[in-house]
Amino acid sequence: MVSGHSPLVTRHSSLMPTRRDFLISTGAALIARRAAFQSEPRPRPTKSQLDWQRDELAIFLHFGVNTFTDREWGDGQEDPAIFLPTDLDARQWTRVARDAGARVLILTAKHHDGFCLWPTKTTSHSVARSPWRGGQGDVVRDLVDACRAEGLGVGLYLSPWDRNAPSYGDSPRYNDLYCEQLTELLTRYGPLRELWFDGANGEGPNGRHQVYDWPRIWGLVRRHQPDAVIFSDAGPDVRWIGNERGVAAETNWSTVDPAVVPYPGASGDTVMEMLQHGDPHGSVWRPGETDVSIRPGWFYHPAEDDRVKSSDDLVELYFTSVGRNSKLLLNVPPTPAGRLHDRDAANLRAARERLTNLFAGNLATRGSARWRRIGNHTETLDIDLGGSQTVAIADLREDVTRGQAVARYTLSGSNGGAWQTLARGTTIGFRRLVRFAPTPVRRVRLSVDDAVGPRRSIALGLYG
Ligand code: FUL
Repeated sequence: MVSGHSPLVTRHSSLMPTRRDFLISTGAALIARRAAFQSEPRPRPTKSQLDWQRDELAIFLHFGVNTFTDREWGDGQEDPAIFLPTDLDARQWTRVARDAGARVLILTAKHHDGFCLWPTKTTSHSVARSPWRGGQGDVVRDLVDACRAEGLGVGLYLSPWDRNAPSYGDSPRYNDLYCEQLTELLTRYGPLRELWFDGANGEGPNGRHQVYDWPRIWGLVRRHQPDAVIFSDAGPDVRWIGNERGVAAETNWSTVDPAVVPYPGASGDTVMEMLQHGDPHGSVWRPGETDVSIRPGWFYHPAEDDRVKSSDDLVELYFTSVGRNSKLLLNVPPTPAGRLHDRDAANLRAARERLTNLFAGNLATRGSARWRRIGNHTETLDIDLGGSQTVAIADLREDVTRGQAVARYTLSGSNGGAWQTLARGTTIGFRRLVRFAPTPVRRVRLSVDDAVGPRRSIALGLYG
């Protein structure tokens, strides 16, 4: 929802040599510094994971037979004939998304009811059996075409749980079917940005739980869409943030211990801890994605037209997700007409405007900045704003291309007299937005009080 942030104050940490430092070092010093670096290898993001996080906001589209039955979970017995959008317009979806500042749209190609929004060869429970466009329609195609036209990315949700497939619960047979459906999606529609694997897993008609073949499923994505990120509780690229309220934890590491969440849908307190907080010493990079709906439900229900989150709520969600080292996946469900509701669109636009205004004038660009190293994992950044300014928001960004490091920080300000604490926090990560009481200050100090491993650089923006 916000664009155009230019990091004002960046610097390479004295704790971590820059490439240039390496080049100008003498041979002996070079070897010593390299050894120090190698003794502390930190997981770091791939290009796809970095791009995913830079996007900040994606729009989730829950659409399917539930849109027409007014339910949240279909039972798989729905007649495909009920799927009949009267005015489906994927360009309207993408325009709303673009105006909201989103860069990707993710569609439920199949939800738990098993109804496929594309004409799959694997089942007759699909749009091909609906009267919509005489059985010739393909919602996935419409979305892909609209996204390409609008310069946006596409992601797809393919529910593993399928309440229609007779083979569900007969694990090897259903895994074959699921992989065939996934392969159709991975090979028919060009580049995809994200594949979304839900953790819900019910019983099949035989009363048995389905055991998914995740290595095979994820392997298909890697083979056909090597640049896409794979989302699930267990990643492998991006993880669920552990709740559907839109609130990432204050302490949020992008690294995890993968053994704690071995497969999507794993439950328990330690699993939830890992999803919400990550692990500073985790061995893999798996940042958290925060999914939440603009309405109480994931699918459209007319009775919820008065319960659409306001622009204030949406701005708040931005702060508690993007502003806490996460990415926001905001669900905006199409109506039975096949369009996003005007109220949802208006609130999104208003939120976007508020965010653009909030981050319009970076006060930290006007002064000078100086870093001082205090100890092994502690240092301070002092910024002189050149005159008294009222600040209320700090925008902190670690350069995470080589890993996330800051574990504790303090932000203080002085208006000529004593230093006063504005805020304290733990992790920073890709982006950390800190709000505090509006305070007139001339100087601002960011202290890194603790860090795990070497830090690269931190950008600090200040807003009124
Ligand atoms: C959940 C599903 O059961 C909901 O219907 C929704 O799709 C949400 C995003 O994930 O697990």
